[in-house]
Amino acid sequence: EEKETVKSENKEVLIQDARTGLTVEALKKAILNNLFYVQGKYPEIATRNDYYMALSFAVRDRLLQRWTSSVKQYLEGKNRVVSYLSAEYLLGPHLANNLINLGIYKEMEQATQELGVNLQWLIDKEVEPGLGNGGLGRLAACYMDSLATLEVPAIGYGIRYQFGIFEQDIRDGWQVEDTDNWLRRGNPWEIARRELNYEVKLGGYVQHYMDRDGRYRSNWMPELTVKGVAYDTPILGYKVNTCNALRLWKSEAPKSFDFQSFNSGDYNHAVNQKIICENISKVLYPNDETISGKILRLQQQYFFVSCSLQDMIGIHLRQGEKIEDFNVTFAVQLNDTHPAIAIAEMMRLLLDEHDLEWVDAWRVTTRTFAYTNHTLLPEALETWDLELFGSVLPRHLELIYEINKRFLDEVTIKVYGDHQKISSLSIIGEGPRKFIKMANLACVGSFAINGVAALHSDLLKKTVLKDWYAYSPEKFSNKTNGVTPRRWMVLSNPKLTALISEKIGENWIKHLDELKNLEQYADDPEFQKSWMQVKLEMKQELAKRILGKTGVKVDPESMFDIQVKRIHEYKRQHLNVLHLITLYNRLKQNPKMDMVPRTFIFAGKAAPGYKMAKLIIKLITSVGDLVNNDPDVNHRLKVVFYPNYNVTNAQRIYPAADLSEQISTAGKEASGTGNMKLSMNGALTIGTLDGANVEIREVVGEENFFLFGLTAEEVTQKRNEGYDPYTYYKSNKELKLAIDQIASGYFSHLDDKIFKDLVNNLIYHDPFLVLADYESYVACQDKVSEAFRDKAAWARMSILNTARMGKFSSDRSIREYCDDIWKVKSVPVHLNGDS
Ligand code: GPK
Repeated sequence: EEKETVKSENKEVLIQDARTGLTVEALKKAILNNLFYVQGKYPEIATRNDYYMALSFAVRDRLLQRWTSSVKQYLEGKNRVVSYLSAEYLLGPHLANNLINLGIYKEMEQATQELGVNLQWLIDKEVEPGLGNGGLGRLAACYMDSLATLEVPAIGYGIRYQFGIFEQDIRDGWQVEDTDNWLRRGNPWEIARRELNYEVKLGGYVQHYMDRDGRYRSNWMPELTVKGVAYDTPILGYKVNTCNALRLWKSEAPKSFDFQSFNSGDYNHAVNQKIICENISKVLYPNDETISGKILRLQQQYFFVSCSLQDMIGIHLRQGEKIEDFNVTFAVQLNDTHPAIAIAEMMRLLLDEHDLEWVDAWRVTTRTFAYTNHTLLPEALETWDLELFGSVLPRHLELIYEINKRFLDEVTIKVYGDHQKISSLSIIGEGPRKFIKMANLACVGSFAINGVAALHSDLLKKTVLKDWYAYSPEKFSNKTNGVTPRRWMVLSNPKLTALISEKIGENWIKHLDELKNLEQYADDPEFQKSWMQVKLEMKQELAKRILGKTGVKVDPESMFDIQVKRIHEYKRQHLNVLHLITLYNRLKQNPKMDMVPRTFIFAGKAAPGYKMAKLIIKLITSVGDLVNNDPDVNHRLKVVFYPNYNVTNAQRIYPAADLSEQISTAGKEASGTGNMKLSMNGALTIGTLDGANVEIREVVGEENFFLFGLTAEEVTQKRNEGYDPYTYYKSNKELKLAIDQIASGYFSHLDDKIFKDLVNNLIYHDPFLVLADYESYVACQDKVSEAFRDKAAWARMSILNTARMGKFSSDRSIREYCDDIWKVKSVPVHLNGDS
């Protein structure tokens, strides 16, 4: 009954102006209307959340008009659709972003003002959907924005986690985690599509039999069946009518199941099974770039992939197309290996459910998928214990064996006798226990493989995917990451946006290359003054928030030295701390010294099980406690750990940055995207030749970038020579002092045990060459400080950074994916009812 549609005499739905109008009057009406009819409140008794909801529904109505128009256009046109599969979407708050993309921010500001409420106050009420860990999830969100802005038909598929990334609190200097109950007050941005649901099997075994036509068949008898229900969030492009869907799956118990168990009288069993089903989409795994190998995580991956592929096949077949032409309708991008099980699931659906022969199914599959790799850390490449895998996905294990067998037969012929190569290309890893290599499954089943920055793509070919590159070089390409200027400039930095637009118009928001027109003002003293005034105001705002959140008073005139990102040893927050301690010691030893005042700002979450990362947070807060309370230094040095780094907080931090810390060990950061956001907002970068830093330096000019450290090649060489951190520790006085202080408990009330693991790791192992880069880093930081003294020169460099960042718009990235990989074109959307 749910699938029935309403047939109406009136084909054209009457669209009320109060639901779609963009004028101040229409918006006011809409807000009051929603307050009354949706929230059941009148203005005098409405709460802040009531207003937030009413406003959001008013905005959503306007999105839905564009959404239905987009769907209509897509279905009529038979256009190839991009399907982005990602286990994470780190969207950030919707309301303000949608106001900007609708082009009604000013109008809404006035409408709310006339109703006696403050727009920013309502915007700040939104709890952001933190359905991702860090860079990878945020990239997916930027790409959804750019796909819609470029008017590309696209669907984003993922998981509707009931609990997103944990909330971070700092207690006694340590990270403590709290659950992220983001749906608590309701989510006005999603639409539950109860009628859109699919069954997903899990566990059990496979029966084999011959059917009446003599065809060999498989019948998967699952232990459990779960149901995935679609929840859609409209994603509107910037000042276009294109509104794409982000379709997230929620897991539930299927009706049939309730029936069976409840009727058989085993109530407890039935309730337990229901809980097991609902658990699948319950919580986001908080590990970033680490594998945990947990059954539930594999179930999550398979769950959302299966729902998504069933959904796509449904869409394809409903258009009257043949299953063999699936790849004409959809181009499916795998965001890392998390959805790579899609390769096997596609084969299962084509073979077992749609009766294709193997070669035909494999042809369709390998013309459908493309795979993006996001990491060079070998320990981050996903594998599954084969037995565990088989216990969850018995049919897929068979299929993977068959895929592997056919593939290795082909390999054996090509690489004759090279066993090393054969085993490296095999999807199945041998050892004390066999395991499934998801990157290999992704590579064998995809027609395109890409890295996320030039250096990363190059290193992929030389390291983790070397044998794949040798085997199929034609599959490889680079797609340097980008970020959306709508959220990361227009929304987060409205003052800078206004200043830029005053000079060069507003075109840059959609064509970021036009920022280069700012270059002509880089030496203009008036413009420099306005530019630095905006920066100062943003620093003042952040200073207020810092005081409120941490109790630390910081000087907005000091240099804001900012490192915000997940805490990871390869990102080397501890290298930053060593510099900080060095400055502290210099000041203590020479209190009269003329030093450029700095505020060190850190933010970022540590994976709850990652001991060393949590210890690094404790180190930062411990050094901060001492420095911030020492009157000898605290008017020139301050240390802040800004808690609970997320999209909302990132938007407030980037505009206030003078210096952007991008100091990962060369060859370890695939791209980085915070580096782009900071530079766009006028921060200068101190960084290694790693990830996209290389390309940022290329475009902004080496004279506007503070470079230090070993290159990726030198890092490898150093390791091969037998790197000994202890010699660096012994031979550099300032370094030794800093490390000895940490070890002796100088920053921890004389507790000499607490940082022991960290210190020993650094002086005896130092896998990320912190000590090797220390001297070069500190020397470079000295240059940064000198440069900061010359305000005009700094302003010039800052302006040039922003002016030259055009390349790093996610619009550019998405255009490259569209042209080179997906082969899709823009499809402009006309509003329904417009004639
Ligand atoms: C890479 F492998 C992973 C991962 O599991 N999570 C994640 O956020 C990041 N990433 C890289 O570390 C960044 O360098 C990169 O910019 C980002 O993915 C997007 O490509």
